[in-house]
Amino acid sequence: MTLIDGKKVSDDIKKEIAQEVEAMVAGGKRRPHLVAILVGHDGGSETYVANKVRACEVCGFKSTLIRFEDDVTEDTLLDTINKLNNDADVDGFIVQLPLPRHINEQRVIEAIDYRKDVDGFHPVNVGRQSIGLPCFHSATPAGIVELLSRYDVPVKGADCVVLGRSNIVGKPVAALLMQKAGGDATVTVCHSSTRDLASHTRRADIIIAALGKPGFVTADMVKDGAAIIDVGTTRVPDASRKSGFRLCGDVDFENVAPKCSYITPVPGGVGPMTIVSLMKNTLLAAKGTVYP
Ligand code: L34
Repeated sequence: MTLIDGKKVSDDIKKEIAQEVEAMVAGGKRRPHLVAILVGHDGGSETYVANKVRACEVCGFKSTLIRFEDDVTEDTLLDTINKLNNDADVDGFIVQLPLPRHINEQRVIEAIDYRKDVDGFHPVNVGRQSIGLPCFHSATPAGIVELLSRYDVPVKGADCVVLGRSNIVGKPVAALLMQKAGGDATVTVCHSSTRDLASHTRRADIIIAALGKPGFVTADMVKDGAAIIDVGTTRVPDASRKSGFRLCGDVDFENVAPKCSYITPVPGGVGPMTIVSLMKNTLLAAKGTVYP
């Protein structure tokens, strides 16, 4: 069994990006600039955005964090997005999800200029990704494909089962993996209405678990020698930890790992790759590679 080290791969890629940025700066260009909008104080979002800001420092990017309280109005948020769309100093920006319930998430996403949508959540980028055109690829799916490729996990023609059909992971990762350039796999997407879900996972060469249910994938659901990508990061209360919680993946790691060819841990697997994919998109935005 090979443990896929997302932390190490992401650190390697950040170093590659930092070198490229220093060469850009030496050539007279300004540093790539990423802006993150964070609404409220959700513990997970706070951590993820802090990790993004830190990654910007490591990559040599400029970053700006814009914070709003939970009661921010949708209009204020849309005004801010409009300003960022028109700010030539900003290469790309993200609005960290989830947003409070009084805000229409889709309206917010669609307000972002797709040429600055380094999350790849705008329907233009989602659509272009789904038909294999140049675009900003959504970060978690791109990170997963990169991990599979760097570890030489056989993907071409593999039976790949995606658990979960969210807009930010399940749907886009399925779209990528089924494409020739994204992996060339045979992809099945399972969700809450899937009949006999285990019959699908038991045939899978690769399982991508992205449902947000701690420990959902158990050993009896996994074929010997399968590769497992665990996207879940649920905070489960744990009084023995100083933080009061521990991070749980969607996979019962302890019992599943011995059966696998490859498996990603939580933390240290997909999470850091999500962040580094955002850095890659921001660099592409600054260079004008995707939308010249
Ligand atoms: N707009 N909203 C927007 N873009 C995104 O790309 C995200 N996502 C998801 C939630 N909302 C978003 C993230 O940033 C999930 N996500 C994310 C990012 C980073 C990590 C996990 C999820 C991460 O760094 N995980 C670490 C552990 C962090 C911890 O200690 O809690 C890991 O090693 O898995």
